[in-house]
Amino acid sequence: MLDSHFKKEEFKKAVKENVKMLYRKTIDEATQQQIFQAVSLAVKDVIIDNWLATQKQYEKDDPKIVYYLSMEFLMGRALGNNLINLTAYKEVKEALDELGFDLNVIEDQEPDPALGNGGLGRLAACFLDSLATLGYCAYGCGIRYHYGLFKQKIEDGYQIEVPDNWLKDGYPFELRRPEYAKEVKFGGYVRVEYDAATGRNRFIQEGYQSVMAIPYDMPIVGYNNKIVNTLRIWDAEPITDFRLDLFDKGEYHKAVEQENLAKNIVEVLYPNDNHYAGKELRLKQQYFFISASIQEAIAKFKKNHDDLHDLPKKVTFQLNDTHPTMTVAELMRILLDEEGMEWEEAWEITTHTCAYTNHTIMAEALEKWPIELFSKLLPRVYQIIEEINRRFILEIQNKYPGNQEKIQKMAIIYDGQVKMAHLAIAGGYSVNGVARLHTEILEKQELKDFYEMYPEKFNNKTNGITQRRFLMHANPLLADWITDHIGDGWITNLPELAKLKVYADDKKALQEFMNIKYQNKVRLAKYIQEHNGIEVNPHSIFDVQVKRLHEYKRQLMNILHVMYLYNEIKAHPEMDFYPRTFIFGAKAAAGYRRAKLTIKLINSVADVINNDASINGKLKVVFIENYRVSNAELIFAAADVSEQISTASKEASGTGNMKFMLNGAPTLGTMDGANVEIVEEVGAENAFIFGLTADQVINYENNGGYDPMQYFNNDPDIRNVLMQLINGTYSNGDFNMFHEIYDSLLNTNCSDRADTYFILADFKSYAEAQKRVEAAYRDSEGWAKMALLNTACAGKFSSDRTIQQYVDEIWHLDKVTIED
Ligand code: 8GP
Repeated sequence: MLDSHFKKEEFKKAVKENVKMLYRKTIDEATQQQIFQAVSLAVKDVIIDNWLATQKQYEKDDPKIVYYLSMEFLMGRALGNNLINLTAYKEVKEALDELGFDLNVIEDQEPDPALGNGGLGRLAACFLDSLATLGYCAYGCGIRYHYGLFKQKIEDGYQIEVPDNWLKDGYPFELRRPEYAKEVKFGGYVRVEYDAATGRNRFIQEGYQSVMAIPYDMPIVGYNNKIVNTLRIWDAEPITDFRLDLFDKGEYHKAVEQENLAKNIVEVLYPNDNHYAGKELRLKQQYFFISASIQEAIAKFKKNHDDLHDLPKKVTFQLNDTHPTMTVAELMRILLDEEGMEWEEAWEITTHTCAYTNHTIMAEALEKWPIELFSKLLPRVYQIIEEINRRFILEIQNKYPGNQEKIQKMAIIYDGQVKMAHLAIAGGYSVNGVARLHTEILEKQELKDFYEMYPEKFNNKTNGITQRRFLMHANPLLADWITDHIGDGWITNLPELAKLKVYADDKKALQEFMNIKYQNKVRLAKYIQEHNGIEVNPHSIFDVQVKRLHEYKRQLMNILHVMYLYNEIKAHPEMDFYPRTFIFGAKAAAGYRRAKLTIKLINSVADVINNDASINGKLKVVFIENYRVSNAELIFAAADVSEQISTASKEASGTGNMKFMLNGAPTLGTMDGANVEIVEEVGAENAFIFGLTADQVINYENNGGYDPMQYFNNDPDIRNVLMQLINGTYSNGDFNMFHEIYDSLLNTNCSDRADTYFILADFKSYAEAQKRVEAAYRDSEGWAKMALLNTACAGKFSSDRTIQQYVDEIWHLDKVTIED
């Protein structure tokens, strides 16, 4: 399946030519970064041919298009992934070897485009990969942040945020498309004018400021099918360059303001995961990319269709959480004000074109904009939302006459706030959660009233991940081994992994499988040695928790348990203890104090334990700095145990859990998010489940009765560990350093309920589950079987499956194949 474009000699020649053209250097004089640029350009050249062919095919077939609208696309590096999907990775590796370069080192030159925070952004990236691979016409629409998610440095155990200037060397896989620029307007006021010809009012925005939205396109290469879709990210530029004549007219301020607006709007990604900050600039970002994307989608539609009433047949806007919900109002604005439609027909079109995905039930993540802010920044859009709200309330009153409570709970505008989730539900035809349990909680709890009113809109789409990046690219040894045993069908049909089950009792196969795991552990150990200066034993159990740092994800419970184990080893030095390496990786939002303190705690515990010679290296703790897509790939491949220990009901789905499973690491987790479905696939005997259920947690939350103090009082192990937070054990005698964490678990000085995330309630069953892990690992053959079965049963969790369900049940897209 070699792509004919990758004739080795031609490729080598192209790389040499590119180095010469770009840098006026010969290949021996070029830096690794320059080689990266030259190689990427040669790869882009091949991609562009396919990109053009795809465009032609789409023009010919006129398939329905999905616009995946998202504030975040956590793409990760493109070079390696593009080579994989062009089925040219091995050839290019060889070609570079012959030129004297190592493809891995060249790949490391690429900045990790981090235009996203965590799960939601990475899911968007996996979806684009699957859409192109399955042959669906899709555009990702987002923002070209000049600074992506900050880089994390650890200094003295504390997180320091360093700006991520990912564009500084120029990014080779993007294409500026000024011909598709769109104007986006902010502020001013709305003038109403009676139009005698039509007998209707016209709404004209005046006195506004505006920016130009300039698209940059990135190619999304499908796997081995010649399809190349587009991720379109919008940059902002001032409408005109700085104009001196305005200065003369005394409008200097206005000119500067407009210029600043353009500069600020796309400057940086907000670093919050599962948390809403309510900043004006964020609202500007939202409207900016939505207005540009919707204008563009309508313009494209009108090029080859003449009746906008057909829009729902040809276009779907998928809203990735509520951040793009402005779509509903912006589409209405265009249909009403620019296309001259009546309200009812515009609403009919809009509500059959927009669809909404919910990614979290965390209350603090719900977007609610103050109406003063909203109406000032977006006066016309706000008017439209008011009218949507007015009509929606009538609908509620109609359905529930006299029920004032329903209106309070469901109105789009209430209590001085615009509730974006309510707008997304009222304005769209589909509402989905991202794992079965999550969708059930939405229906029964969080969005109960909406579910009761529109049950037909609700559906579940359990998340998935792309095996091309998270197995083929991340774990080439395992990928090749799998292909040797069951063929390569799994690359585009992951359920074929089930064929591996026949090897579950095959000693030789199990040994090979674990040997690959061992080699991946050696690879990660080397990375840790280089980056942390810590030596870890690749024969120890690699127990891994990597994800954003958030209280509900309970990294704190993990490190408290490590403290407990350390106490045990110290108290019983003769105890037979299987060596363990606890690996953490996590960024905390810059303003999230308690999360940052947890990072400090992990590093402080690591310091004490790693430097205690008396425990003979039985226990090691590693905090991997700057966790991101590129080092995630190394980490998943090397993990023995996958820590998925969120408080049940809080993690909507999780996707890291699926990446670990695919790479043969059993889940140590709660019955939360997609863990439930993972256990269903692999069997409870091949996972380590513990803790309160979602029902129990929700019951405590609704009815009270949880008392963490009881655990402190009755359990000496827990008490010991908690006392160590305030007696200086891990803080060089400083009693205060971790007092806040102690308080958060037991007390009272805090604004929220003590131990909000039920750490103490779950601690003992977590420790027991960890004991089961250790016992299971000692039986090396039993463990190998469990690990292999995790890989074999991961078929459901491909984003190819998720996307096919979106297509079948929500989007109804047409499949496209490229004709030669
Ligand atoms: C995440 C959920 O926390 C995670 O369980 C899920 O797997 C993932 O979305 C993909 O569905 N949610 C977010 O990342 C999130 O809400 N982020 C927004 C605030 C930026």
